[in-house]
Amino acid sequence: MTTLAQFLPQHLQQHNIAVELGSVLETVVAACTDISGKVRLGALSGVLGMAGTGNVQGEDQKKLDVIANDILIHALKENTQVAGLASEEEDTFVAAHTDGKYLVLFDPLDGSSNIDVNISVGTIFSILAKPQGELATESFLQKGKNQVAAGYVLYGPQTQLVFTLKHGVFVFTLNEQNEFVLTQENPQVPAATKEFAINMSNQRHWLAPMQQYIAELLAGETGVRGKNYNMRWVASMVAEIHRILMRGGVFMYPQDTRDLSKPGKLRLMYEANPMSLILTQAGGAASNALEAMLDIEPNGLHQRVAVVMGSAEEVEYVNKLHQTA
Ligand code: P6P
Repeated sequence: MTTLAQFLPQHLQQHNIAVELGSVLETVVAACTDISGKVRLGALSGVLGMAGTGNVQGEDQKKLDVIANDILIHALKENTQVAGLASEEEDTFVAAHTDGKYLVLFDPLDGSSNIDVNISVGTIFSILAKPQGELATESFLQKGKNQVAAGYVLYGPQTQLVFTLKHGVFVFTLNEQNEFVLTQENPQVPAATKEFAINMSNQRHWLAPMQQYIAELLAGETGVRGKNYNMRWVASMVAEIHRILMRGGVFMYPQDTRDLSKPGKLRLMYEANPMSLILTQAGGAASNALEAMLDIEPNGLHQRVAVVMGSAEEVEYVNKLHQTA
């Protein structure tokens, strides 16, 4: 079995990728290994429940949100290759090393509302090259296609690391010695699927094209799509995207009419963009229902976006319904 420590140097050399980027990835992975240990113990390590604080998103923070955020920030600030970082849990970016080459953006614990009921959660990360000039918020506001790396760690029945350095997608599983071991190379997202993931309780708030799309799926073989679909909703994006990477499907969090000033619930820079890079590297597709996710010009660190991602046939079908509406 190949460990990450064995795999990474070979992969960097094979694809002429900077060793400094490898170092930043290793720092993220080491921090996530630490987070995994805390998540796994739950109540036994006193990390469950509310932190009693809120974040820039207006969300109540779980203790583990804060713990995971602190672990990642501390680890990344120790790495001289990191010029700065941005976190879902931090109002503004955090400067690190002036001469650092990379920016790291992350959602330290996505799906944390599931923590106290023992449902899978995860860390999502995105790595960008730091542009020339003084570090500023604008340094982070780069299109998703500019990412140099993206990945997630899923704290589920297994703890699994999935990442891409834009030369394929790789899946590692954490072993008893707390080492990540390569367990799958280049998973491919099937182009077609019979499985969709959306929070149906919001149905009455969706815009017409999304209402039409989901109604067609629910009509199954009696409707225009001519096949029956199944539905999943874990309320943990990392778990949904990993399932889709493994067996196909389409994941959606659409804009709705409750607040049209908000394009969606999920965040572009550290949720939608990294997941979109992974899925497109694996033959899937990702959009905001109108344009390719990786082409969206960011205008804010915490900007939200509508999300449609997974099996290419379904993403393209949803895009067409929205583009012709
Ligand atoms: P809802 C978790 O809070 C999250 O950001 C994603 O991980 C997840 O897909 C979504 O929100 C769940 O949202 O409205 O179903 O609770």
